[in-house]
Amino acid sequence: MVDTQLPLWPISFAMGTMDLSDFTNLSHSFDVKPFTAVDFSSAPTFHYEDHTATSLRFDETSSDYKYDDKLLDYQSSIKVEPSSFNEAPGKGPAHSKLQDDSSNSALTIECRICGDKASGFHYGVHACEGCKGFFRRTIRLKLIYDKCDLNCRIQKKNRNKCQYCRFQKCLTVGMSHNAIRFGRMPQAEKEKLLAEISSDTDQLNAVSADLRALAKHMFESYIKSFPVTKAKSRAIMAGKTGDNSAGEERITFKQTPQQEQNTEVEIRIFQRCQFRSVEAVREITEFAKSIPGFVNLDLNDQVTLLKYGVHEVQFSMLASLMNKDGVLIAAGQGFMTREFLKSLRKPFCDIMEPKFEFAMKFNGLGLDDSDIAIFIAVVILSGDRPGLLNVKPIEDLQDSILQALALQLKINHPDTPQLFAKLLQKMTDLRQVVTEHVQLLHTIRKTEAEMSLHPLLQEIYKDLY
Ligand code: RO0
Repeated sequence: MVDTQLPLWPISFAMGTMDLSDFTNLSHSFDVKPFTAVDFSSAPTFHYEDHTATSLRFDETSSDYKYDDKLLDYQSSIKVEPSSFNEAPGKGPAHSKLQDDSSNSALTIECRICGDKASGFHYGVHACEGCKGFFRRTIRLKLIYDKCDLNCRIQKKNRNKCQYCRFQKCLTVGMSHNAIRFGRMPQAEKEKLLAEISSDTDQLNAVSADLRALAKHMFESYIKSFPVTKAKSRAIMAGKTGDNSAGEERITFKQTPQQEQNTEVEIRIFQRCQFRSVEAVREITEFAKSIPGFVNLDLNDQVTLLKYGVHEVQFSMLASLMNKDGVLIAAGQGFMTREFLKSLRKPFCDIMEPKFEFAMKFNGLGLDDSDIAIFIAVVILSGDRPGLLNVKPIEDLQDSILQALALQLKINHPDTPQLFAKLLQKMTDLRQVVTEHVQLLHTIRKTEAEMSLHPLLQEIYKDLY
């Protein structure tokens, strides 16, 4: 079901003509104060007068979308283990739950397999009722599970997901067959065991196994495409807020040329966001190409989906960098406060507030990176974008991803009923945020004559809404 041999996407965003290393360097030319309003006094501005051939066009001569090596460098700096989607780095809520559980575990004995409360000493080890029964059924019925070499970590909440690794874990912690009576099993007992199995594997039937594989695939390409994850952002924010004494420290980067220092703060921030936005478009494009079936869609439709989708995706992901007080910038090296952004002159002060408001509602859902990965795939595959030529295959693709999302949310958030419905409602808010953003940008382009808009963004905004 998941095609790993995805063809290269023969569309160029005309990025070959742009030197994005400028932007990468830019992030090092700031004085970044961790968790304070960033001092933009040394930020340069940019001009795009020289760009002529700048369209979201097909480029038959360019066979691939070129990524610079910097992107790959970033990835290696993030600690991720995409070996198992259960082990998502973006499991903030799950981790804290786990910690809460273990904090009062001084009195209880943990199941050696999954960490749940052990009910006793079973087959040679302390185990919970669930793992005891699982081991017993496996041995008694001589069950053989689909091989998995991901060495999945078995936890209470995910212990039913990978039976192969769960059984391996039983064996590694020393559960022993010898303790089991191998004699003839009464028919009634056998039936009872078989019934238990079918309820065990209910959620693991063939269809949902496919949907789980799709979810896992989307999460893996998310990790590959986006150097900054929610898990990473949350870790940075948690670390920094807990230790404000480090707030005095200044990370100093190389100086900016003199002639660029007298540009207004608002304009510099704006330009900087633009550059990050262009980089994000590249990342989102790479991610979109990894959605099974995306590259087989009509090329014009691929472009349309990206043109309309990239901003919705960006603002969904911007929420990961935000809390109620501000937003992480420069890949987490700095923090810009909400108050500071509100203090900018008109119309710039109005840009961020709607994004914060959306982010607070969106973050309230408590999604992690493995959920967000599927959500943004759903957003990209919207069959109602203006100008689509062939809607049916897009809707079909979105349909299977929606199913994967529904199952993912059920498994990953078993205690949040209707999370799927709540998340889909956020797509409406998201469109509103983008519409407002585009209108504001319209105003800015009229009032700020000297400001340049990146050609790739120009192309996206052109005839958008
Ligand atoms: C941003 C922004 C705005 C504001 C991006 C990034 C609004 N738009 C930011 C786009 C790009 C910001 C804005 O902080 N970003 O910091 C635009 C605000 C103030 C979105 C790309 C990071 C302005 C003020 C998230 C990365 C402005 O002018 C995206 O002018 C245009 C992202 C004063 C990912 C985040 C992946 O993208 C996390 C993970 C793939």
